[in-house]
Amino acid sequence: MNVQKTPKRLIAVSNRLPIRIVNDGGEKRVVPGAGGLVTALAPVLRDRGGIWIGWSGAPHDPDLSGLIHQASKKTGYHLKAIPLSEEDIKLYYHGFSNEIIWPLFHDLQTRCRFKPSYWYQYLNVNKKFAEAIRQNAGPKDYIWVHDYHLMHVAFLMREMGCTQKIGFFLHIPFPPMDIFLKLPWRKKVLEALLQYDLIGFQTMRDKRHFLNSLSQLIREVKIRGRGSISSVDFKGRSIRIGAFPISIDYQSFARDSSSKEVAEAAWYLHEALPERQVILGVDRLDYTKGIPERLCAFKNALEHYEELRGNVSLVQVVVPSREEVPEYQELKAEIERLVGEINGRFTTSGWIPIHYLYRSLDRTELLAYYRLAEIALITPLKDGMNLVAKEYCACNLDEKGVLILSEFAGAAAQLHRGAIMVNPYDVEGVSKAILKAYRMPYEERVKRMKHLRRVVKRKDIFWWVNTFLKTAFAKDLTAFPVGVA
Ligand code: ADQ
Repeated sequence: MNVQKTPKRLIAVSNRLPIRIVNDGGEKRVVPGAGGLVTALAPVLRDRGGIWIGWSGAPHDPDLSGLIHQASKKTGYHLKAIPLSEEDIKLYYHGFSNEIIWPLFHDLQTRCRFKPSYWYQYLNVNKKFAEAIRQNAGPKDYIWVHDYHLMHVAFLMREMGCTQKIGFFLHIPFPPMDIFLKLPWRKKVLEALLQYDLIGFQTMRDKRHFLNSLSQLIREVKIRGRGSISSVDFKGRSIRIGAFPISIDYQSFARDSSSKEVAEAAWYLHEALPERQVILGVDRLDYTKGIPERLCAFKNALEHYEELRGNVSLVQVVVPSREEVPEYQELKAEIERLVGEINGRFTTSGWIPIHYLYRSLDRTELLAYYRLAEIALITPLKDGMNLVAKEYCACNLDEKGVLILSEFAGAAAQLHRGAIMVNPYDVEGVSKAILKAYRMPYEERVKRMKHLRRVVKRKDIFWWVNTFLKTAFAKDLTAFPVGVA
């Protein structure tokens, strides 16, 4: 599918560059990254000779900058690395981004550490990004900034006199007003966001939360429109605010999962779990994903519904993430303790209730698990979107998989009619949902999955990029129907 031709060159900006640094026998190499955002933005960037600006993921190293520059030849667009010091990484990235905004925006304010030093370094690093954009962008370029690490970039660019159009997309949820009000720098963050020209959220709920905080904290704003795109007047500027649910490259997931390689891998993996329904959980190691709560619900299901014992296996894949942070180490230990306890209690000869994988899977293996699983159990406590839910549907070629989905995933807004919806905190409710999925008749499974796949296919990642850019460039908003998202 074609992506929107922007009338201008695109500058994409995110905390991390879309690259991976690999260590080949002591020698570093830079390889282009994968993932939905890169797939969708790369054609737009190549088409117009764009730039992607971001951090490499490692402390500043001049050799690495050279390698990243060379990697531009492979990506077809320029990569510009922002050098970050150890101090920047500690205070801006681990501190402000991951110990304040990440937990707060996922409604987990008790996990926040509101340290002023984090805030000041966040401003310093955002200034580094703003300065790099100022130096690299032309006056007619369109700048698209991504995510919660970089909320101040437009504000700092305006202070430098930049007048380009700048868009922002928040990949994580925006919290309800009562929670957002806890942020010591709440007004400054909102005023900074209003220096963007378009602000995109994952769902209408996030957009509504943002507008509520705005009208509470900044009295002089005037909000117009209540559909999926609204506009806000503030100090002589007009800012567009929209809901744009991010998605996946549906066709590539559907195509690749139909390959012989994936089919064979799925067959071999299912052979190891014969005659049983496989329940799949796939998550990054993160406390927002609700993994311990899910394991408790699975335990409850085994305790209460005897027919599940010996007949279902939970395959829980956890992708290592933020491993150096003590909270994440504790979470890993908690998950492993629960897996051990449940397996120790219920395993019989020939049946292990939970298969636990703590590693990143290659694409073939991931797709094979999506294909073979009769049930997907996706129960984040809160999630911006959750792409795993959409990937599972795209790969479900025989259309008999059942999706159990948390009400608090952004994906719920689009998938609630085909999925079994659950409150991830309700152990008994999730346990009943597992039984319902296990017993669901074939006809109902197919009807639900067909619907889910249609929804994901219709609004894929290319639809998302196109809709965002169209909204950024549309002369007036009357062209947008209320239900765009
Ligand atoms: P994440 O929190 O990382 O993203 P998610 O949307 O589920 O969460 O995306 C995870 C990605 O990692 C998926 O594309 C998946 O295929 C991949 N992945 C998962 N397990 C894997 C494994 N074992 N091996 C290899 N790859 C694996 C943030 C927000 C989300 C939002 C996205 C996009 O937190 O809410 O949906 O950005 O905006």
